[in-house]
Amino acid sequence: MTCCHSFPRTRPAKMPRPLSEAQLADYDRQGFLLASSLFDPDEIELLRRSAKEDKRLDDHAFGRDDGEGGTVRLSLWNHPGDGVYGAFARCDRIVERAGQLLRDEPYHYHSKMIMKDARVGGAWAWHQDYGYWYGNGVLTPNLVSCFIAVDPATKENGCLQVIRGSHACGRIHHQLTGQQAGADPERVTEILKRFELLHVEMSPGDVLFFHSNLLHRSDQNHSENPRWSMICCYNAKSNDPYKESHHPRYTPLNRLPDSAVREIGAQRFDAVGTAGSGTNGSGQGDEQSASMAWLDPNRDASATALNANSKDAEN
Ligand SMILES: O=C(O)CCC(=O)C(=O)O
Repeated sequence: MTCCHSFPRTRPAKMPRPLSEAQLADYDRQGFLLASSLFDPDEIELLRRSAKEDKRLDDHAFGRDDGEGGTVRLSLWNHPGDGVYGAFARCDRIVERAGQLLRDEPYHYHSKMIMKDARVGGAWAWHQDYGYWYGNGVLTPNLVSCFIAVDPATKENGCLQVIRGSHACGRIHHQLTGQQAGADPERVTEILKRFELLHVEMSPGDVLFFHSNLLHRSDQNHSENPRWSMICCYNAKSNDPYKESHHPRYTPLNRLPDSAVREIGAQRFDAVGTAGSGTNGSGQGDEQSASMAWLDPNRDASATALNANSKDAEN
């Protein structure tokens, strides 16, 4: 019998692998990995300022009832684009790690800005991201989300909470909670008896990588401080969805060197430090905006599909 594989396979030498075997093992055990200060203060300030001054984010923002009397506010786009958001989502620092965690070539599934505003920011119900994405024709949970802290995230302003190791529970039945997909509360209660709940407090520039089956939630923000974060989600090339949905099928990701974050960020603001044309929805901003493919909230069927036919077993 002839064998079609040749071993050992060698990986083309591209760049140092930033995550150690011990970190990969931690991720596999816990379902998440916190990379402190992955972005320097001046880099994250470029993202923070771009986002806070970006009228396009507001224009494309939509709310989802959190089922607790509040509303979460977010903007979501399918392609990373050539602007500051794209520089973060495409830079080696993030993409290389995502690839290591997926053990595959990552492609950009979408990014979003979670705009948890001071005093009014809504809560997120316990859920798994795969609970949202299962219905999109994604066959395995081999996706990773990279949560980039834009503002400080504290218990007071509704930092992310995770249940350590809960990704091992497999995909949990999801149902509509407000306008969000929430994991079966009975099961979550039982999981919380056996697994550890963690509040992930983060400083701007920290990044939490987490598995698509990791249970996570966050409280409403009753504090005086905003808690914005950008979440970049990647799917594995081999996990290319079998059907079309409101998020892309495999699309090669055009990676950028880490230096692009500062370079592209600098282009966005002019020499005297005022916002450039890209921030107000005109000029360059519009071109970037078009390439990003903002998600029309009416097309975001991830959660509402749960309501349409109650076929959670299929979602
Ligand atoms: O930002 C948060 O608190 C949670 C966001 C989240 O879980 C999501 O977008 O799926």
